[in-house]
Amino acid sequence: MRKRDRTPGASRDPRGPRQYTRLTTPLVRDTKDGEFRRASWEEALTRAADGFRAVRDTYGPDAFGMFSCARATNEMNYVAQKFTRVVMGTNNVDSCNRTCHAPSVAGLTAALGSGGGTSSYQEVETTDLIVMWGSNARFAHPIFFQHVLRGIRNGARMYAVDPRRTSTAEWAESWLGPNVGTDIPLAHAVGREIIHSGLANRAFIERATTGFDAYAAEVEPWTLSAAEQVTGVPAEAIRDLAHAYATAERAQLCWTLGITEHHNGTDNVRALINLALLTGHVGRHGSGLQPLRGQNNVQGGGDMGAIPNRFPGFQDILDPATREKFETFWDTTIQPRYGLNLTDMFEAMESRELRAVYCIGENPAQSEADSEQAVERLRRLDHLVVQDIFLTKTAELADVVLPATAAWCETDGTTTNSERRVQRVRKAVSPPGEAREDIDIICELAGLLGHDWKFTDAEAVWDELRSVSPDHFGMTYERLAEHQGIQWPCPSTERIEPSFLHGRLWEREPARHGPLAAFGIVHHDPPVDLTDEEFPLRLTTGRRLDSYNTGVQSGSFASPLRRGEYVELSPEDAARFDVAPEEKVRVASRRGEVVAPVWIDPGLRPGLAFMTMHFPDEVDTNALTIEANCPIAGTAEFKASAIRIEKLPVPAVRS
Ligand SMILES: Nc1nc2c(c(=O)[nH]1)N[C@H]1C(S)=C(S)[C@@H](COP(=O)(O)OP(=O)(O)OC[C@H]3O[C@@H](n4cnc5c(=O)[nH]c(N)nc54)[C@H](O)[C@@H]3O)O[C@H]1N2
Ligand SMILES: Nc1nc2c(c(=O)[nH]1)N[C@H]1C(S)=C(S)[C@@H](COP(=O)(O)OP(=O)(O)OC[C@H]3O[C@@H](n4cnc5c(=O)[nH]c(N)nc54)[C@H](O)[C@@H]3O)O[C@H]1N2
Ligand SMILES: [Mo]
Repeated sequence: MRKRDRTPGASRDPRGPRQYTRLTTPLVRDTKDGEFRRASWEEALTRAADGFRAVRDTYGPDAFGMFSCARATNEMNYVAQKFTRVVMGTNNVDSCNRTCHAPSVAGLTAALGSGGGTSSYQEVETTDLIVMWGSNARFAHPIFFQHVLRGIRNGARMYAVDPRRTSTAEWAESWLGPNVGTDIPLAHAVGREIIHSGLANRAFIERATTGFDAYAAEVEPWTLSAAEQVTGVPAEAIRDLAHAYATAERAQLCWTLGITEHHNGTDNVRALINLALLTGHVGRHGSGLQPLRGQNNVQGGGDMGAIPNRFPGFQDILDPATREKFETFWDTTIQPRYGLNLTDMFEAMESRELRAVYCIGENPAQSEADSEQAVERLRRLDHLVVQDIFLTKTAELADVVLPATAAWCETDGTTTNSERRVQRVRKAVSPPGEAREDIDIICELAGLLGHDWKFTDAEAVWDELRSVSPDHFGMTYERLAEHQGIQWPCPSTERIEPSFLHGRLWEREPARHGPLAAFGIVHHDPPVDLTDEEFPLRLTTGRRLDSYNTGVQSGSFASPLRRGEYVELSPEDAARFDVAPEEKVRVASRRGEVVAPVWIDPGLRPGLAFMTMHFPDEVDTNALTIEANCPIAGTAEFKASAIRIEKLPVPAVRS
């Protein structure tokens, strides 16, 4: 069952994207505008620690912020958040989870009491219906997609909901192509149709949920035809999805950034969760909700407390008993308020409330929306320390650069995937040059700032984490190896829990076992950056199979598949603007402009354009995107900007 993969440029000559080489020595800069010079570890660490101390002592703990690495291990993330809370005394710690699935965590927590995806990968193979909503898993989650394909082979039906007819949609029985930013009307129309057809699971709703009546009133105006008008999806296709989802014995609703990267991402997530509550497709084997996480350990980073509102084990900072437990355990005082998230931290750089950042394995100079503004803000910092495996654009702005090991092959530890499975990673090769392990570097800095932590190895960190996180208590390294990974929650060293969450909702009296599931009352709210005569095209941004995020890690290998950036247009728009394939055009938004060659994609509808974020050194797509963000989760609206394209002047021919 092979399908066509739309890899733009796959027949072109290779163009060389920027190549990154591994960092092998620490670098320091003597003046803000000066050049980097190589430094000894001792000098670089002293400079890094002195800068943090000076900012903390002059402006207070909250002038410091930590960006933690979603590619590094759980152990590293545990140590990074401990450094932030114990050494620097603030809860300002976050990671790239903010730019992708923070709305999923917020929405799932509000509705169900836990931010984790509810099912396991294996359940996708035995379910009856798979809905991929705003997710191009064929490109972005190829391992998960193998499970999807097995599910299809076993007889599952698949629906895809994406404005673009993606490579994922090519495998679906039905593709629904809504206008960007219209998922709430679409989901509400599905919900209304289920209710009006008598297909809602009344027994489940009554026993296990709250808020149904308000929900039914909220979706009532969204008739199939009202939704068709706003979303552009034919009424019949919406009806078909509603009936397929409600009548399936078991169903998996999977979503990713097409849902979350909006200024109302958390509301979008709630709209999808509502459908599972309406039909009882959660809390049972084979039925569940799966936000597919983007980075190898972005789930684990949050679980380890590298987020501003949770201690390790997703325990709430605001709960006094929990705070006391950690204060006693770490012998410290924890501020009784949430820290700044990544988005807040960038705003606090603008106002100079944030003065020092320790950035470990993140490249926000290129990954933040409205990148020019992000770079300006990073430049305002008194002290920026970047710890990475490559000299990124963010590292180029730093005062001190610390060369780290690559978590996935040069260190020991664990990572946690989207199905909450904690797995071991093992050191297989030695790091280049003088590069050192992330954990060791953080502990050295803690030592210079007066905190002598005696972690002999990654397992010692893990055992400390286990002792404070009930969800992880039962996962010793020995058991993790024995079971080839274990899903959380795992509170006992004797048992393995079921592969899915929220089984309580199917008990006779769910409220005795935990919170009831809450319908979310959310309204349609179109994208902030409106299209008009001046900016007539809707730009959505995302990924291709052959490259990774800001291109730092995928830029260094030669691949005939990876051709650089394009602005992808529908055949109709290419004709309307009189541009040809490969022609370089100017792409402008209300924030900035770039020049990129054209690629024509028949999977795009007129009015919709697509670019990736993979080649910012050649084409800085985030110069175009809008920084409008979700007030609950802080995630930016990467998926909806307004642009125009302009033909470039033809160069004068020299005689
Ligand atoms: N090859 C590769 N794999 C990756 C990555 C990579 O860079 N390259 N990055 C990783 C990371 S960090 C993440 S978070 C994941 C992301 O994984 P995905 O979320 O699957 O990837 P995206 O391409 O960003 O967005 C998914 C889809 O959302 C659609 N979309 C846009 N706007 C809307 C909308 O309004 N509604 C709906 N329903 N859909 C919309 C887009 O057309 C796109 O096809 O991928 C991970 N995996
Ligand atoms: N336009 C647009 N922009 C987007 C998105 C979009 O869809 N559209 N998506 C957003 C999303 S979902 C995400 S997750 C972000 C990603 O944004 P970032 O996380 O800022 O980007 P990456 O390129 O993944 O950067 C990862 C860095 O980690 C380093 N690294 C890797 N392993 C290790 C390690 O073990 N230790 C250390 N110390 N460093 C390591 C790499 O060298 C690299 O510099 O981008 C966001 N930006
Ligand atoms: Mo992501």
